[in-house]
Amino acid sequence: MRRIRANAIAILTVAWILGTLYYLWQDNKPHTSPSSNDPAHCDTASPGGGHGGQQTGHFDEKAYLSGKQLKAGDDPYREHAFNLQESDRLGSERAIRDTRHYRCASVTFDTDLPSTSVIITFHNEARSTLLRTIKSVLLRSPSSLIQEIILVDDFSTDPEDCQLLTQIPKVRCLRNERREGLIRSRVRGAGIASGSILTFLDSHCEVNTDWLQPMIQRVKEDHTRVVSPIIDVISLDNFAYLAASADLRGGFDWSLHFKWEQIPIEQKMSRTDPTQPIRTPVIAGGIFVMDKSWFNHLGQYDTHMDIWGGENFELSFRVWMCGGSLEILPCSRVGHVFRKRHPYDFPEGNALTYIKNTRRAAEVWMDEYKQYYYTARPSAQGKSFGSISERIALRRKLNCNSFRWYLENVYPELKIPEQEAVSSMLKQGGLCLESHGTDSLGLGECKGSGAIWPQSQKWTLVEPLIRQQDLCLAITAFSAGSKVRMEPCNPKDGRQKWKPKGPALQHVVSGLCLDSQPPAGPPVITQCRPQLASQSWEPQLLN
Ligand code: LR7
Ligand code: MN
Repeated sequence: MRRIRANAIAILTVAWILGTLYYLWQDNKPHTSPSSNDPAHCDTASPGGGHGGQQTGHFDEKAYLSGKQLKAGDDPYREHAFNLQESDRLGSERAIRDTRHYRCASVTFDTDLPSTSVIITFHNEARSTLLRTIKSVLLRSPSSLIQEIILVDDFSTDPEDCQLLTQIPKVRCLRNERREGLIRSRVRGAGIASGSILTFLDSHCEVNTDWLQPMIQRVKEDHTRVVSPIIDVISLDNFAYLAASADLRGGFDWSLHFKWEQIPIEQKMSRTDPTQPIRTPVIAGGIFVMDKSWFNHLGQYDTHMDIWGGENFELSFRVWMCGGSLEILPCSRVGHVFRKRHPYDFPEGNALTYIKNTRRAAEVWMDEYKQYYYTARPSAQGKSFGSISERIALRRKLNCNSFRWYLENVYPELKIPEQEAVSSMLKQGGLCLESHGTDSLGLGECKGSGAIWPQSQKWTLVEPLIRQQDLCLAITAFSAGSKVRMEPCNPKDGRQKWKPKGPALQHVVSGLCLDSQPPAGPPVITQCRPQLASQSWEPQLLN
C-alpha cells in the first residue's frame, strides 16, 4: 500500500516537473505559428529587421576598414581590448538573434513618435565596431525616427576615423581639439542636436530589432522619464551576440561601484507582463534615451568630470531626486562589447579620475550619506575634486529631494552600513534618562561615575534606534505632547526612529523632539526648539 502511494507521488512529481518545463519552454519560444510569416515574428534580426531599414548610402566599407588593418602577427586584443580580427571579419550588416520576449513583437506604438538625435562619442574606437554601431542604428530603426547620428570624435589619433563616415546619410562628425572625455563630449554632441529627443550610445554597440520605438514611446508619454534598453552582451572574443537576463536592474555599493542586481523579489512577483518597464535606481550610463529639454533643464552633465566614470551616478541621482525617473525597457535590446580593461589612457590616471568624478557626485548629491562613500573608499579622502559650487547651486535651483528621500523611495534595498554602537548616558541638567523595562521611563538622579554606570541609565544609539537591551524608545502617538515609552525594538517601526539634531533627539517621522519638563517631567515629544534646556540630551560617552 505504502509502495503504491510512493510510486504515485513519484509519478505525479515527474509529471509536474515536465509540465513546468513545457510551460517555460512555451513562454520563451519565439512566436512562430504556421500562419505567421511576419518578419517581426521571426527570431532573427536581419540587418534591416523589424519595422526599420533605411538607406545607408553607398559607403565603401572595404576601403574604410582597409585604412586600418591588423597586420599579420599583431595581437588582435592589444589596441581595443577585444578581438579586432573577429570584428573586422564580420562585416557591418550581420544578422543577430532577436533576444526579446516574444510578446514584445505584438506591442504597438504611436504612429507619430518624435525623431531622435543619436549621439556617439568615441576615442580611438576600432573602425569596424564603430561602423557596425552606426549601420545597425540605420538598418534597425524606422527612418522617420532617426533625425541624425552625431559622432563626437574625442581627439582620436586619426581624424579620418570619423570624417570618412560622414559619407553615410544622416551622419555628422564633431572633432574635439583636445581630449575631453566622454562627459564633455556628450554635452558637446547634445549641443548641436536638432532632434527633440537624445539617444546616447557607446561606440561598440549593435542595436536589435525595434529597439528604438519602446524608448521613444515612454519618453513621449512622459518627458521626465529617462529610459535604457536591456544591454545584451557581445563577446569580446568571438563577437557572438548573447541575450542578457531580463530580471536585472542597475545598483551600486557605497564605494560607488556600479553593479547589475536582481529585481527585488516583491517586484518580480508582481510582474505579470514581461513587456513592462523595470524601475532602476541607476543606469549603466552608456545607452539611454532622454528628452532634450529635460536633459538641458536638469543641467546636462557635470562637465568638470573627466574622461570616464561616475557620470552615470550623478545623472541617476539627479534624475530621481529632481523629479524624474529611470527605467529599463525589456522590449528594447542593444548589444554592447563589454571589456576587461580600458583600451585608452587616462591623462590623470584611472584611479584618480574615478575618485575625482565619484567624489563630485557624492559631495553634491549624497548629503550626510557621503560619509559611507568615504568609509568604503578611504583613498578618496584628501584627493582634489575641484569646485562644486555650480552644481550645488543647480541642485538648489531645481529644488531637488534629499538623498535620504532617494534611499527611502527609490533604493530602500541599499543597506546602510552598521554603525558602531555608542553607549552613553542621556543627561539633562543633573538628571539622567532611565528605564526599568517597559512602562517605567523617566528621569532620575545620575547614578554612575567614570566607566561604571547602571544598565538602567545606559543607552545605545544605533540610528535610527535608541535602545536599552532589547527595548527601544518609542512614541505613543505622532502629535506634540505624546508620551514616550519603551517597547521591543523594531527598526521598521516608524515610532522608534530617532536622529540627533544638535543636542536634541528628533523623532524622524513626526519631526518632534524628545522633551522632559523640569523637574523630571514625563518624557514626551514636543515641537523642536533649539537651545531649549528641556530638549537638550547631552550624551556622555561611555566607551
Ligand atoms: O576619453 C574618452 N572619450 C570617449 O569618448 C573615453 C571614452 N570615450 C567613449 C568610448 O569610446 C565609448 O564609446 O565613451 C564611451 C564609453 O567608454 P567605454 O566603452 O570605455 O566605457 P564602458 O562601456 O566600460 O563603461 C560604462 O560606464 C561608463 C562610465 O563613465 C560610461 O557611462 C559608458 O557609457 C558605460 N557603458 C555602458 O553603459 C554600456 C554598458 C556597459 C555597462 C555596465
Ligand atoms: Mn562601452
